[in-house]
Amino acid sequence: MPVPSRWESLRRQFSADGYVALPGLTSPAVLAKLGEEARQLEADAVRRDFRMECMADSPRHMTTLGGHRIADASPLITGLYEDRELMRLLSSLLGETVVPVHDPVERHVLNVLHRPGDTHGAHTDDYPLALVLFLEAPPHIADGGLLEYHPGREDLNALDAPGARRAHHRPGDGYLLRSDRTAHRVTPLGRPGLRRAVFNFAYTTPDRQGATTSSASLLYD
Ligand SMILES: O=C(O)CCC(=O)C(=O)O
Ligand SMILES: [Fe+2]
Repeated sequence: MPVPSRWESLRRQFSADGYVALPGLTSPAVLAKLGEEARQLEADAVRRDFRMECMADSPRHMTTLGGHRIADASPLITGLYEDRELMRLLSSLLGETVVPVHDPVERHVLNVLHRPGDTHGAHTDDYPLALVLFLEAPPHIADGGLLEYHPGREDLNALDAPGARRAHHRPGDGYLLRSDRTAHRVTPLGRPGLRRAVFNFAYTTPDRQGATTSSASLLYD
């Protein structure tokens, strides 16, 4: 966790770019616990291979587990998701009060890319904030599994336009994304033997509950 004086510059960066990297967000001890939890949850996760019609037919090749299933199996994850200190920090980064998402499916999900070509294609999210925690990630930029996003652009074409950015993350890292207003995707894994596993915690503001698209039910039900 950054020291408090760092939060103001992170807030400014987040407000400008809709993205802020949070390297080393989880300590090695917490990462080990989360990794163990994720491995157990993955046994119940579901393989998905389809194109998401409501997101310009972008591909989904990944294994996922929805929040409702995670809540049944993992008090650790639900406890972390509801942590008040965490929400206080997110509120200071957003500059608005941040609250949990009511929808049990979308509030915290597990996404695993584990086959060559696996990708989480272009989209925007239903809720304003995505806090993504990395459990596993390909070691090299050339291996794929990068977050790709375009600051300030919601249209999915923007991911192929000048100004799109790519970010590499390591296990234990996190990032915060203004995910409803920032087109984003995860680039395909480049070769066999690679894995990328994340928890995505979605948060919202008090005036915004309820999904705006069918994308979460297609990917996590
Ligand atoms: O895995 C990532 O970095 C992005 C996840 C994401 O965009 C999502 O779950 O909506
Ligand atoms: Fe997303």
